[in-house]
Amino acid sequence: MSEKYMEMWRSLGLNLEAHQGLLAVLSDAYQGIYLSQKNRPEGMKYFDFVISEVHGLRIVELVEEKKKGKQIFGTFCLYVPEELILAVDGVSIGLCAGADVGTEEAEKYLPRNTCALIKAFMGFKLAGLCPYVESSDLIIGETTCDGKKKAYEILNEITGKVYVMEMPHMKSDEGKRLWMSEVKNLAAKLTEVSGKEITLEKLTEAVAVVWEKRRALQRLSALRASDPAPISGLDALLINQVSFYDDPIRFTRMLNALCDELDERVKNGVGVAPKGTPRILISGSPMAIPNWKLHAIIEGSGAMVVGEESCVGERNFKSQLDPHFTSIKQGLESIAERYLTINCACFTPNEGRLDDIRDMAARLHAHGVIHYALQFCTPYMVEAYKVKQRLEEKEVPYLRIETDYSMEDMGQLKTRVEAFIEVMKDGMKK
Ligand code: BJ8
Repeated sequence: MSEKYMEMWRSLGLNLEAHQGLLAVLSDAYQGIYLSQKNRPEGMKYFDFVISEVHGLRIVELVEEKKKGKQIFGTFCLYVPEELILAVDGVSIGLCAGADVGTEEAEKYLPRNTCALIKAFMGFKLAGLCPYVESSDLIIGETTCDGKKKAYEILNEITGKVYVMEMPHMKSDEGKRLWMSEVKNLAAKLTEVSGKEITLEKLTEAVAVVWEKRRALQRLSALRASDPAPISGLDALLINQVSFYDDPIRFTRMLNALCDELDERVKNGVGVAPKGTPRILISGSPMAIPNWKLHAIIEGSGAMVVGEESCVGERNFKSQLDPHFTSIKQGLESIAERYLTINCACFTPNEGRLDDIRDMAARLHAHGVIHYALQFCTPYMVEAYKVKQRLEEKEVPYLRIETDYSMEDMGQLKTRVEAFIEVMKDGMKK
């Protein structure tokens, strides 16, 4: 990926020199972390290809879609219903970023003690490094955490194309009413920007596409319950990250093909690590691409990540919406209802998330849970206390980690993770 896309990147207004530097760093990191893994499923070749072309061929596709009159909608949160975007023939792209890039530029606008995810999406934009932001016709934000909410004001000042959904913070009747009206408002905004009405036929079609995508992701998650694990946590994380960028129909087809291969592995007892390898569930703040730090540390220390209670993970696909609606009104209600089942720490109370973590740990036969919060991510950092309490009831070993996107604490994290794996091993002997 380079010369042949240069003109496209230039026309998108990217900073070509800095962008080349970023691609080189990413390619090295990918080689070192991903391509060095042993016994990967054949089906991962597709996802390797997607990553190798994430700023290349995928952007060419978006340019082509735009020529056909389609719009690109950038999002930052699971609460933005993908079905509505597809129902206006739009393309939905996740814009969260997981690399320590453009920090200096971001800190001209944001306080230093802002979470790395927010700094990264601002940094990518400000440093001219994100072809997805530049391709977006509308950027859809949401009032989840305070950091994002306020950063969107600045992002709108810079780009002039940010629309914000107002999120309830409680799942009360009032909260549900507010959310329903916000789903309707978004539908109207998407119609305005795209010039396309949402029809029952279009909505039904869009719901089916996202339903199938979620079902494929559920399939992958269920396969990870096997021991030996048929796929590494790193690869599963990558697939979840790619789900926010790729064409949803192609993604579903390729993921189902991979799951067929994993089915065979499970039948034949083939895994990426020996049976009996310590198994870890991760829970907490989302890990946007290319944030592979914690998974790489864990799997490089002799344990296996078997699940992510995260928005880049289980929260994205755990619940399905009822696709049997017979009017647009009912369809929008189904969408609103389904999305409010997502258990984000921005809600209070958030008991559902605690149950989800406990249940996932049991279902995936995890020997321990690592709670992962980005530094300055107050909702997840504070909720970690309740997660610990819930896991203690079941005597599940628990480790709490707060980190950012830098590599400075790698050594310290590795030491803590290794010590935690020893604790888990002691528990496994009992
Ligand atoms: S539904 S988790 S995607 S809001 S890490 S920016 S919370 S300070 S991303 Fe999220 Fe939607 Fe919730 Fe999911 Fe703020 Fe925390 Fe930063 Fe975060």
